[in-house]
Amino acid sequence: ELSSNCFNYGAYHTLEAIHKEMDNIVKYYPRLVSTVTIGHSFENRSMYVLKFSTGEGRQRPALWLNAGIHAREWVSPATAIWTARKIACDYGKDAIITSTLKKMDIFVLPVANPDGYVYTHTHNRLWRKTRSVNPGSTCIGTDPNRNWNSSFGGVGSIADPCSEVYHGPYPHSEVEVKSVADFIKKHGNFKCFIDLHSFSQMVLYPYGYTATKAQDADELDMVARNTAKALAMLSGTQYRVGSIFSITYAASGSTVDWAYDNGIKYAFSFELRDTGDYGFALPASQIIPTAQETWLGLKTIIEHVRDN
Ligand code: ING
Ligand code: ZN
Repeated sequence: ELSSNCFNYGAYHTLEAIHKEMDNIVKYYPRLVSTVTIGHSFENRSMYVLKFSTGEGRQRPALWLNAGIHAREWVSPATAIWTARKIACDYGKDAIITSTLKKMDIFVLPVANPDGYVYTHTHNRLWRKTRSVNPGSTCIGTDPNRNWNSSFGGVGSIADPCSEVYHGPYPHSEVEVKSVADFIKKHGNFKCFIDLHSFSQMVLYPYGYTATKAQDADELDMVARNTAKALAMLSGTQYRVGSIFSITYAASGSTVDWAYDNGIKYAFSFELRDTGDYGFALPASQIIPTAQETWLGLKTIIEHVRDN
């Protein structure tokens, strides 16, 4: 394989190593993949995205794969970078991926919270939030999955900067969130947004801010069920399926609720392995098994989006 190199997909990596591997993927698949810097973090690190596209010019319908928005959920970036290489390798070989990329672009952001991710390597393995300074408080950071402009500040988010689910001072106050939101709004043709978290083994869809069913809940539920079924095919890993509010807890200002309320119907959030035995400290030996089974789930969503 042309793409063979030193990067070990079965290990956890620093931000720098992940960004280098993104460059490496581009180097081996330059006709399919390019990088886009959509902005910079609070501490000035790149918001570094891989773009998969076989077309020129106009804004094709597109799919966004988001990972690492919560710093400590290490299997999420690891799965995203594995998935990026898988897409590159499978183009021209796998029928679903090839036909999808004939009409759609795919964007992958492996580390959506780069400052937090670095902090989990250098200071505190269990850090969740961004690393922005809160004026008037000694506590650092905002929960980037409560900072979006969708029922901002509502149930399941907290106004205290010291809380792990602090929503921040105003919607999109976190430059990491604003970078993604602005890019997606400006692009204007995203059909699907998938946000990877860990842990709990769930496929979730909107809403998190209300018990009221989303208008497309029946369709999203069917797609999510098929996704969980496909994922389980590889080695029997069981995922639960439902709306965020109904199977986890109330959460306002979340990424996928914002995506859904901004016209991106296919908005899903995964909670990857495991169900709590290791939790955030999932052993590296489970990265590739997690990524491989997740890929079967992702392909189910991608195929549905392609055809709808
Ligand atoms: N869980 C998510 C959290 O932000 C979630 C659950 C997912 C809420 C999608 C809203 C939307 O609390 C983890 N593990 O972060
Ligand atoms: Zn999370």
